[in-house]
Amino acid sequence: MRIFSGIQPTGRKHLGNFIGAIVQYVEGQQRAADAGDVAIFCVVDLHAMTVPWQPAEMRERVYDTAAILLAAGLDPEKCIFIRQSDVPEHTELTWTLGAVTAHGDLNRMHQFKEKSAKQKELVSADLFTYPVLMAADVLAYRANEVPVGDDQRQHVELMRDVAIRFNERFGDTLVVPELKIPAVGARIMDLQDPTSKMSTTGGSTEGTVYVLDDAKTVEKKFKRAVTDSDDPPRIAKDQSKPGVSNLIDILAAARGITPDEAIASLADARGYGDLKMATANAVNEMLEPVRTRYAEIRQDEDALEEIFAAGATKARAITREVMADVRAATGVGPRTRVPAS
Ligand code: AQP
Repeated sequence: MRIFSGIQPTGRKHLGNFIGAIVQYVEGQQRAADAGDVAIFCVVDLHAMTVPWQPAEMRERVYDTAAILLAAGLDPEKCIFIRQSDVPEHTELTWTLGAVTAHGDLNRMHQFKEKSAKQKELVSADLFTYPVLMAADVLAYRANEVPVGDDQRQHVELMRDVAIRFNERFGDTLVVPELKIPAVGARIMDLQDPTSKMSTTGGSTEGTVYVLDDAKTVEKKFKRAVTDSDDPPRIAKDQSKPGVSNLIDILAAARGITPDEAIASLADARGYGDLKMATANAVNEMLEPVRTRYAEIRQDEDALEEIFAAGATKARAITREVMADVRAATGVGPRTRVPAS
């Protein structure tokens, strides 16, 4: 059971990233180790180059994101923790996989459509081929499982198609990975617009809870969360109640219980105010230790670089072998099978 997932170093990480992805990472590193395998987690700086970025800030954001992941519980002794650009096989495999990726399939990607519409100056070729790099990230490790939020479903389906097409064309070389989305919290919604997902680039600051927001700010954002005008208020999950349903999911995910249990815990609530406070408290309890550890870890950039260097060495022990198999299968490179140096 090998696990791979990546996270972008763009902006500040929010509650959707935390519940949809980071909580799954921490659980996954243990599960992979228990199964005698390994989980690989990657800060995907190359993916961050698909939309405009500030070179002077890129490295800072990578350190920020790395520190959040380590503070949340990723342990570089237990998993392989890397920065994407440190492992060149990701980009080499991207080129090879591009040969078995249909242009038409890339054209259908929701994320490309949404993000390209927002670009004012240049829609880069990298934004278009983003899903191929994401496929290479995972396939370079022969990972079995990809823990992500629901918004990444289409990209994981594409990477499965790409792996299948590669194997059909060149022989059984790559592993076809499975999507893993959390049972609760696969799509955390914006608190001010609960019909849109909480996001780094889309939503409002008011409706987005950041992992590093202080406890008071978190409380304020939940207190102002949009609910509905049902009279009497009804704490229930229902398509017609996106705001309340979102709060129930967040409460459940933060406490590690089911939505039904979260609803039952509020049987005596007097209204949505109690739901909002219970959710804010649960989120603060979940994030408080992360914020404290973050402050310590983020200070030591040399230590973060050492962690990345050690991770890259472990990662390349896997990816060089996979890439050597890919080169041999596709007839590229020297006659004798040699792992890349
Ligand atoms: N709202 C969400 N609910 C659950 N999971 C989510 N993820 C993102 N938003 C939600 C999951 O977080 C992981 C990392 O996502 P990313 O690397 O794309 O990071 P990001 O760009 O900061 O996240 P956003 O908010 O998704 O960015 P934009 O604004 O670009 O759309 C992924 O596993 C993702 O599924």
